Amino acid sequence: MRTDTPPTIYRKDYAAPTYFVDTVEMGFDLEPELTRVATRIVMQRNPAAAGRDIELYGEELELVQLRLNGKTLTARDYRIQGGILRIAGAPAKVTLEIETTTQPQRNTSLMGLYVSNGNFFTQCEAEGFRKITYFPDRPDVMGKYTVMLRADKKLYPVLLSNGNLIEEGDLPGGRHYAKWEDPFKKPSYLFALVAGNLVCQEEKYKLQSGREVLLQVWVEEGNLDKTQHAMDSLKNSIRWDEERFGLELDLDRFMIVAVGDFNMGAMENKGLNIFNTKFVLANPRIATDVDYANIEAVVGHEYFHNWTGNRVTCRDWFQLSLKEGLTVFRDQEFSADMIGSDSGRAVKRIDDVRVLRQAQFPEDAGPMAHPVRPDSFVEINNFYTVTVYEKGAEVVRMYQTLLGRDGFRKGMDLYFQRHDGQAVTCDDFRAAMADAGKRDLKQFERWYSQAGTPRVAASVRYDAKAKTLELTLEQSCPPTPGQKKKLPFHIPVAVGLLDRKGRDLALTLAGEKTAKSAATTRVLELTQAKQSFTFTNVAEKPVPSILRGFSAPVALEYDYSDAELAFLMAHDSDPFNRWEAGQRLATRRLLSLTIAVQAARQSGHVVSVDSVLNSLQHDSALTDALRATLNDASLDPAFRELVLTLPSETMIAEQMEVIDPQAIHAARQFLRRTLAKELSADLLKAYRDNHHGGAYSPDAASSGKRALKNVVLSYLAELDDEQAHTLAQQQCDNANNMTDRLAALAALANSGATGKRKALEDFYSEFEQEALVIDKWFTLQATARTADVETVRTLARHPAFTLKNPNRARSLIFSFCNGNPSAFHALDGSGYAFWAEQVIALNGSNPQVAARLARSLDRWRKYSPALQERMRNALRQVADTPKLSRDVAEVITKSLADK
Ligand code: B3K
Ligand code: ZN
Repeated sequence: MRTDTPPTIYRKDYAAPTYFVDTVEMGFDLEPELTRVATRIVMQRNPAAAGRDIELYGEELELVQLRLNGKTLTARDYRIQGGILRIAGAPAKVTLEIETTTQPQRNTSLMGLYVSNGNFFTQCEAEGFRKITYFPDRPDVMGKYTVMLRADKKLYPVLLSNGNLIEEGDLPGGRHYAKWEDPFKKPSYLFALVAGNLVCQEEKYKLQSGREVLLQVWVEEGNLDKTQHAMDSLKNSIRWDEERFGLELDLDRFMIVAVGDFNMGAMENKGLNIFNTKFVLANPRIATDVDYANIEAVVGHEYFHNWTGNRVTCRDWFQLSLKEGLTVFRDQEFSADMIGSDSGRAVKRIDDVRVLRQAQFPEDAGPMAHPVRPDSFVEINNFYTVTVYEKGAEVVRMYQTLLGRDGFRKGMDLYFQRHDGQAVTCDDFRAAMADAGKRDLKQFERWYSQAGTPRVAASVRYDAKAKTLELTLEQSCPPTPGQKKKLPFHIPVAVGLLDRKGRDLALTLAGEKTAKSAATTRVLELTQAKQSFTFTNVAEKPVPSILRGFSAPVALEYDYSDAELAFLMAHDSDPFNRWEAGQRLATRRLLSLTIAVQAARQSGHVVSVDSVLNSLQHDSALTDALRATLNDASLDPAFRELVLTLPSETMIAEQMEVIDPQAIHAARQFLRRTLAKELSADLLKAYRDNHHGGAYSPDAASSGKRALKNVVLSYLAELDDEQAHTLAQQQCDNANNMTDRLAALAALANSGATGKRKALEDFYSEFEQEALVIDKWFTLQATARTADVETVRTLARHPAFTLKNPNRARSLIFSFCNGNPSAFHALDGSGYAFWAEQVIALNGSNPQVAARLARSLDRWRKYSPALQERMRNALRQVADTPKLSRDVAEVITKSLADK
């Protein structure tokens, strides 16, 4: 293990900045090899700060000159240590002039100023600005920026930065300049510049107030036919924030720029959002329905940050969820409102909960578990997590559940009234909600400070004589690193009761007047470790529907019988729980099949695992329920698709004491095949009913039909017979959109069809020029059922593969390590050896992306001793690598730490 362990930063050590910034003027002379940056900062001492030194952060910079109030400082006047430049004894009012140089072309970390396909881009959140100049690079230091960009006019005809363009013109030597001014104070992490050969789609847009704004989507020349959906999504976002939250765009100009090399999805820089191409570019030929939906969500997300993040920002990075949890909640609501219908909203809700359970629940149960507002970190980039984002969004959603939609809006209004222009904390947000709603939300704070997924165990007691139903809820939360004991959470539990016919009962709680009883869903507030609620006037023993709409991010335990689950699947008026019942039923079946596979393996049978499974007693509850859903034309196709999709292998793994990836895989495949056989006639009919050749539209209704049709196709492909091959081949040949094309190609790739190789080759040559489609091509093969480590190693040698581009790295390496568990966890450890090689390679070029991949092994303790041993070796191999980045070191150290 390396010895120079990087320091841990603690939330409790927060200290206010010693100096505040008023104005920042910057001049850039952009050259890929060496860019010169001149910065003038006007600062004032913070009278309340304990320390007096000026503190400026800087990384990988060449300091050319430093002047304080006109006087050049020499090395004796300041000291640089651990990335901080300190100047002691400076006066209260200071003008600093700093000249630095950086090397954008060599910057492979994609943080700070870098070059992608010949153009300049920046990424400053969280701490990238310090790679551009020395600066008090922390979110609670906000200043007004003026930025002058100078560059070669031919190579970089477009020069963009935050705010408004106030001047442009030519310079000698074929160069030109543009001067930008951002009218709003901002923290340095929201700074951005773009310079390059780009073109834009632009539109004037009228706000509700009547003011006109200019909207632009900037892309490389060949991509102008792929910007319309992003533009539409931007306009919808602007309108939605006006309508739902009364928030108006505060700038005259709003720009989105797409870049092919980007570490994450997108970035909300003030007025100049920079996006991964994946979340901008779309047309029916290259983008799937899921891409269309993601683009809408991410465009919305970044736009909504303009208020939740930019106008009101974070005091320190521990408060990240203040802006991220809230903004994810806002983008989820936006997407739901764009679909409009109740069933559409439910589909969106189910999708979001699936992400939470698939990714966040495991994080909460592993060595990287942390509260929504972490107490410490080594590298902040490692804390842009599903906990901070998705669980954070659930926490915000619970305010809305507790206060109601209007109450939540009042809380938001108060939050902006109090904090516009400030850098604040999660406590400030909670206080605004509590004060506006006149509610005591003290205990609610534990959602921010305690990690781990709470369990809620429910039980009921029906008293036929008294006609009461007593519902008892008991909560607990497993220990997480650094937090052994947990205190009870404040949990909103939405509950309904179904009568024998499946109708909702009107609910009255003991002590209430019956008049109030119209509601059929009640939100119970569980605040103690154990609490009982008594419903009165319950004429017959009902079936409870608990945690409707997934009203809190908890794991609910209730001992449903198979019959009750099938009943809820058929009748629950709450679509979320209707879907949930099916998932519970399927999980139960999958777990017993997994155990059967393990038993068959252990008994050393010569017969195949399949024949053992086939001989198991048949259980038709699930098949019958799925058939009923599949054929129920009153249900949205999108909803039916969700019901038909079995819990993922990762989801099943989470339910097991010791994860057995191969047994899970065999069980799930067996169940899919069995269902395909039993339902083949119904599936074929559903395929035909939902297969339409008409013009492509990404709207929710059309994409829902495609989703259902394609999940049906994937089931039929399990049969691996001629009919399935023909169906897939025909769809592959005739598809007029990427959704159908890709689904058909996947069906072929997972089958024994003769046309499979050719289909993959044709696809490649057709889309060779479309990077985002080639990413899909890699992913499809990395996650194919037949793929193993060797397949992936071969693909990694393909001329189109490179680790340097994050999207490409994710498309092959991440997809394999995270999306193909049975192959990745090959018993010989070959998957882990491959993983270690890739983490080490990425560590050298892009630590942030490397650290993400490093997380693929963080749950190693959940596996069998033999696999654990191999994983530990791979982890140690990475740990022993010289020059390990802070990012990777933190993940590996925490993974290996004693429990
Ligand atoms: N705020 C950025 C994330 C920046 C991540 C830096 N490692 C994107 C977003 O959440 O909108
Ligand atoms: Zn965000």
